[in-house]
Order: sequence, then C-alpha cells, then structure tokens
Amino acid sequence: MLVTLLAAGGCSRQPSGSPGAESTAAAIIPKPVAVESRSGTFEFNRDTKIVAQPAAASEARLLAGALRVATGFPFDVVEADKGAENAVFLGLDPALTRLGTEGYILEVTPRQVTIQAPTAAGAFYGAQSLRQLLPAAAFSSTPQEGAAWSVACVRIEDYPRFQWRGALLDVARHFMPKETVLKFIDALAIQKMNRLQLHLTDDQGWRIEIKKYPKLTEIGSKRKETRVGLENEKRGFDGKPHGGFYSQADIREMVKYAEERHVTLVPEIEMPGHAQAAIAAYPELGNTGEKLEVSTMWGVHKNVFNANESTIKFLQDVLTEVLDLFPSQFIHVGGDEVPLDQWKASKQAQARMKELGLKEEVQLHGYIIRRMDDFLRSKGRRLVGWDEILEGGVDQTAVVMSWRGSKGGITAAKAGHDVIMAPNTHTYFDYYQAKGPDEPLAIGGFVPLEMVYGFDPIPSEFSPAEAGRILGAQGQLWTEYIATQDYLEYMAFPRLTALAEVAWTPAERKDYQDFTARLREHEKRLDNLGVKYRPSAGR
Ligand code: TNX
Repeated sequence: MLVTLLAAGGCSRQPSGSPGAESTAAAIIPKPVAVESRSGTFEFNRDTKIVAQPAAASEARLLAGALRVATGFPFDVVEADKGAENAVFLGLDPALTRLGTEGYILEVTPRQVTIQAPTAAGAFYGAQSLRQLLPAAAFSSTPQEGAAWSVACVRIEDYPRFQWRGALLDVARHFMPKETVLKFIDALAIQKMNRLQLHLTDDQGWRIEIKKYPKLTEIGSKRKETRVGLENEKRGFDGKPHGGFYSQADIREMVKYAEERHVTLVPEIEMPGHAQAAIAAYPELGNTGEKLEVSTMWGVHKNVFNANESTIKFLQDVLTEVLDLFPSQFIHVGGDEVPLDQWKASKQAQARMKELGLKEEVQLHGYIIRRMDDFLRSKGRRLVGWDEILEGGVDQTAVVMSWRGSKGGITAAKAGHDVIMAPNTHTYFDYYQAKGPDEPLAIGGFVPLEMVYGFDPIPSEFSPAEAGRILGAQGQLWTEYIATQDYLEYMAFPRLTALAEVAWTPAERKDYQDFTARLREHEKRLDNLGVKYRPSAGR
C-alpha cells in the first residue's frame, strides 16, 4: 500500500524530531543549514532529464556533464519554465530572498528533483548537494556499471555563513600549470568554495603575461635553480632551471572556467615587497640599480620597489591589464613583509619622502598602497592587502587579509575595514598536518585537520557590527616546498574540506566527529576525481 502511495506521488514526511531523521541524509560537505529526511527514493535512469529555466541553463549543463560519464545516462538538458516527471528541475526564484545570494532549496521526491534558488550561484550549489546525495561513484570520470543511481527523498534548505570561502594558490614559488589550476577549481567548487586567490608574482617568479612589459615574463618568469631543503639549512641548490607563466589567453580561460563554477579568481600582484623577479626584469623599479637575478632562495627579500612616480605608473599599468583580465571586484596588492632597509639607505627614497612630507619609511609603504587604492577605486574595484597595509595607513574601504594570526583582522575590523581571515595559526596549509616521520618536507608549523575545523572566523569578543565585517576565511597554499600537483593536493585536502565547512555551515551545527564521518564519504568523491588528498588514516 505504501509503495502504491509513494508511486502515486510525494514523499511522506517523517515525524519531526524522529530519531535519526537527519542521519539518514547523505554525507554532504559542507553540512547544510537544514536537512529534512523523507521516505522514498528518486531513481535516476536513462530517460531522466535535466530541465532548467534559461537563467540556470549553464548550471544544468554542468550538472548533466558531471553525471553523464559515470552513469552512462544521456541526461538531455531541456530549457523550460516548469519541472516534469523523472527530471531534475533547476529554477530561479528571485522571491527567495531569505536564502541570500547563494542559497538554494533542494527537494527530492520519488517523481522529481527540484532545485530552486534566487540566483544562478544558488542553483549551482543545489546541484552540488544533489551530486553528493548520489553514491560517490557519481564523481567518477569513467562509466560505473552496477551502481545504484538513486537518491533518498529529502528537503534541504541551505545558504552560506560567509561570502568569502577562499583558497590561495601560490603559483609564483612553484609555477602550477593551467590544468592543475582547473582541477583545483573543480575540487573547490564541489565544496561550495567560491574564491581562488592566485599569488601571481613574487621574488622567485612573475607568472602573468603583461603586454606592456614583456620582460616581466621573458626574464622574470625563470630562475636558474632552486634552494634544496629548508632555507636556513643552506644545503645548496638543485642546479635545475624553473619557470612558467600564464599567457593572457590562459588567464581568460581559467577565469571563464572558474566563473562557470561560481568561483571568482582573485589576482594578487605583490607590492612593494616580494618584487625581486620584477626588478630583475626592470632594474629601474628597484632602489640600488644593481642587476639582480630572479631569486633562487626563500624567505623575506630586501629588494623592494622604489616609490618613484615612474614605478607607480608601472604598477598601475600592470593593474590596468590585470583588471581587463579579472572581473573580480576584489584585487589583491600584497603589501606583506616589506623590509625598509633599502628605502633607509637610498637618497632617492629619502628625497621622495621629503617631497611627500613623510617622516618614516613605513609611510612610503602606505603611500604606494594608497595610490593603488585610489586607482582601483576609480575603476570601481576594491583593494585587498595583507594585514601590514594597516601600518602605513589606508582608506577604510580597503579590505584587510589577516595572516599573522587573527590580530591584524581584529584591529582592522574594529577600525571599520572589511576583513578576510587567513591566519597562519589555522589556515596555512603549507604547514605540517601531521607529525609522523613520513610526512613530506614542509616549511614548518603545525596545522592539523581538527585545528582547521575548530577555527571560527569571528573572534568571540566581537560585537554584531564587527562580526558583520568578517567577509569570510581563506586557506593558504604557499608553494616553496610544494613543487607538484600531487603534493599540492596532499597539503590542500582534506584541510580545505574542513575550511569549506568553517566558511559555509552555521557555527552551532559544526561537530568534528560528525564531520570526520562525512569525510570518509567525501574521500571517495575525491578518489573518483583523482584528487590525491591525505587519507585520514595517514600516508
Ligand atoms: C609568509 S603570508 C608569507 C609568504 C610565505 C609564507 C610561508 C604572507 C603574506 N607572506 O610569502 O610564502 O609565509 O608560510
């Protein structure tokens, strides 16, 4: 009788509060805001269609593409305004304002699956949750015979806690090929992460083609060799050239690929420090006139940009091309670790300070950042910088990324800045994640999974107004010691998986035991995607 009823339509509601009502739901990561399990299942088969309103057609095509290979079902995509039987419907409903700009409602009944969202981003996230309701085999890129393509009936209402759910990938210390970045974007997107900051320039390499200054990549993208082992061990060099950069066409391709997956690529152009590769290409940008080479070592370097008007012009020219490539509202200009030695010793820098009425060298740092901030604001963008930008003084509209613990972020939020929390204490994924002797060489530090999971981007002492200035959190993959895609993925996952939940799930719904149980299922998804995460059982 029950079977007939179900077939005739609708899932029966489980009595609310019935034990385990939620535990029957699949292992969705990040954990949704509200999950209501119901009885019955939706069975996918070769006739199942994806029906979408035109505004969600791109998300529908991505979903169809993601499911087609593993299931072997054709998943025709049909544009229509209403759902149908044996279909997954994706619809946009602007009236669903209570879900914010990225939320969704996912409803699975025996007859159809419905994803409703106020925006295309929300529809995309609804589709990601649906993929996670299916067996992990759905993430495979080869046909999976014999898997049961069914999903238990459920109603999910979901939206993120934070708007900035980010990762940083340092492609300057070790260049990462475009394909590695695209695969990384896929892995972020299934976890509903939405920002990828590309650290494009540093002392050891300049990685983005700038048409006006070709030597930046001709000279600045190559170094003759690389330090072996930890910097302070002074174990010599590998004797092998390293290099690589993205053409502007590569960048456009990555931006578009990310955009389709609702990930914004945030470019970072470092200034005034971490500038040696640029100064090696154009010595007039530096303070000593010395002909430098692209650095082969790690650590903080003394070669910083000068503050001459011609250098300001150079930096703004570079940003002009960057703005043309990256639609991101947020543009990162670095600003970290700027030794003042060369400005102290340089007659030119001292004269510039006098001309500008500045008394201390750190104010020159502030001056350069403020010039970039004025420039970016005039183009309708917002400057983001590491927490050092507070020291030289910057407009309140600049966004501060807190890396030296949460301290800089706390000061910044109290001063009225928007803040992204990226503290080395909890979100530096170039630090060790385990203490075993077989962990591959890392820069140092210790940030295990549980510590990442326990991080709250909002400091406990914050007022609601201050809390509102925390845009979100970001995990950092600095690549001094991360030279390959496999090692990158090993360091990134599952710590980025924990961070995804930190940035999405309401604090009161977080539970580490429950997360690790769901993580076992998520590991199978990552296996199917070919992501070489660190298994919870160790290496
Ligand atoms: C500090 S974080 C840096 C990076 C290094 C990182 C290594 C930051 C703004 N500066 O240049 O790669 O430490 O953990």
